[in-house]
Amino acid sequence: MLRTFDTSMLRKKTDLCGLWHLTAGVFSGPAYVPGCVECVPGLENYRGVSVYERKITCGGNMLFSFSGVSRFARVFLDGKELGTHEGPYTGFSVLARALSEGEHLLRVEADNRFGEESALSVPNDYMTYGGITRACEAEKVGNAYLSGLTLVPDGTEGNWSLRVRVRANSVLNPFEGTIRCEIGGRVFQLGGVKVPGGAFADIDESFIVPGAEAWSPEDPQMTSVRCVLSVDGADADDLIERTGFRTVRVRGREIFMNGRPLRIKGFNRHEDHALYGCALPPAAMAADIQIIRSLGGNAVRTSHYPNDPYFLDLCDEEGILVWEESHARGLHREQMLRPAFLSQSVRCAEEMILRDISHPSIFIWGLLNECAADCAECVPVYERLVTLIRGLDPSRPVTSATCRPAACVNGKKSVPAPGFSDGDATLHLYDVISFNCYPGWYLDIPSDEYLKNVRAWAEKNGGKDKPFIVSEIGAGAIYGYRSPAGPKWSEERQADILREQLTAVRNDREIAGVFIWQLADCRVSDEWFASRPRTMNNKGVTDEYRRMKLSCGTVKEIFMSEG
Ligand code: ADA
Repeated sequence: MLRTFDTSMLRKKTDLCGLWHLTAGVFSGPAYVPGCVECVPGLENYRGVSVYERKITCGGNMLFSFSGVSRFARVFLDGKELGTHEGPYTGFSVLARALSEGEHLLRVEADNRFGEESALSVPNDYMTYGGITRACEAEKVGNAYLSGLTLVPDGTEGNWSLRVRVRANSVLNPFEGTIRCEIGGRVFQLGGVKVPGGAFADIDESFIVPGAEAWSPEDPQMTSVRCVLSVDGADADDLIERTGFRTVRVRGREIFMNGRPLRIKGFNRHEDHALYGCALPPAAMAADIQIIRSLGGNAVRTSHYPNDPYFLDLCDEEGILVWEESHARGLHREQMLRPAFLSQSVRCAEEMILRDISHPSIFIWGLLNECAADCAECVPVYERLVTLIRGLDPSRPVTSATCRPAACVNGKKSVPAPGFSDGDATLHLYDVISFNCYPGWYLDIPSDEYLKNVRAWAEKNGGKDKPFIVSEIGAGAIYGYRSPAGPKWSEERQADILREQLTAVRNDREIAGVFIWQLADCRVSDEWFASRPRTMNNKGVTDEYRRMKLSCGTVKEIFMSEG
């Protein structure tokens, strides 16, 4: 199932999760979907095309939806290509029209190779896995069907309104219909649509929802909204989406949810697990949220890409605040100026927001983590993406995690290379300033001094009077390596550094929050330039099996002691 709830009462659905036939390299045999090809014995380091096939009995118009195929997907039915999709972290649907009733062969090719055409997926400090890595399903639709239902709440306690957008599509024949919304027993008429054959019409309506219950991290009340398309007096199709009534506003140095300031105690999290790669099953996703809660955390950052919608649903239900991030990590000037970079970044941000805008847990959008914000030619790319995100969703703040001013902060003024400013030239674009830093790990400098310097730098460089989040802080440790002397990579050293870093963050009441790097150790792509012990990023407070390191006790003590 793609989501934690039913997304339609009318559609006949076929869950496509289960055993498919996989052909990849030397392997040919059954493999579970969703899954990573690297989890199949013998394919641990596979880079190439993975071919998945399975039969499906169906007929009529079939919509095949994939939450994630990594990283480039081609979908075929009975040998005919239905569509392609670039990017592992956003979903897509393809439509097969007027199929004869009976058995059909569905084939998905998933290509996880890096190349010119993969501008966002490059060798990096995380692993780009391959395969059908998230859930998928098939749905039967008629000539008239709905897509893209999104919900954006606004207002205040007792006076909530909802903006509903939805698309009415025609497979072949033109039609006229009406759309209504059902919310907790109330019906709201959205109006009529006239859809030409093979085309679509969009509805965008806002209305007051009397008696709506507010969503908050402490009391995450979800509201379910069913949109129904009627043609010729009969219900032709429906879609269900959920949201929570809350607002996010930035005022001065604080971020407010429903008028209350947020104090973020979060973790960065990669979708990665020793047993499942990036294809975490629902129970493992839920377990990650339990770990965050048990350590006193209230937030997660989806570093560095849009997450599985199932995980976001769990965060909504559990009241975990989410920083969701468009895909990109540490791309340098040449990578950002590659021809495919801008179009793929735009596409990824659009797909992320259109898919996830309804989630109340998402309180901020992030983009371009540690990319070339100090490069004159790259600044327009930042401007373009920030404008795009704001245009698609003015209801949330926008930020980007930077690490640029290291030279200025250390007092070692560097001579900027031609075309480079000395620092980050994009801070003026954001509602919230976010900074990644590792004092005590990469830098031999006390955390309080470092943070004071970074904050002063941000104030002078476009971040004046804005909220400030420490978007990454942490240190490495190899699980099980204990030594009272506390050498580098020992659990003791990591715990000590985190204590010093988190204490400095806690003592500065003007910092809106922190995301520890990171929840769990993750695999690093072997092709990435930097060497890391075990080819893993070992800064997790748990290892890749979620076994807790000593630092968990430290984090828990500090997070739990805060109001
Ligand atoms: C950066 C980056 C992370 C990770 C981290 C580290 O801040 O954003 O993805 O690579 O450094 O472990 O050094």
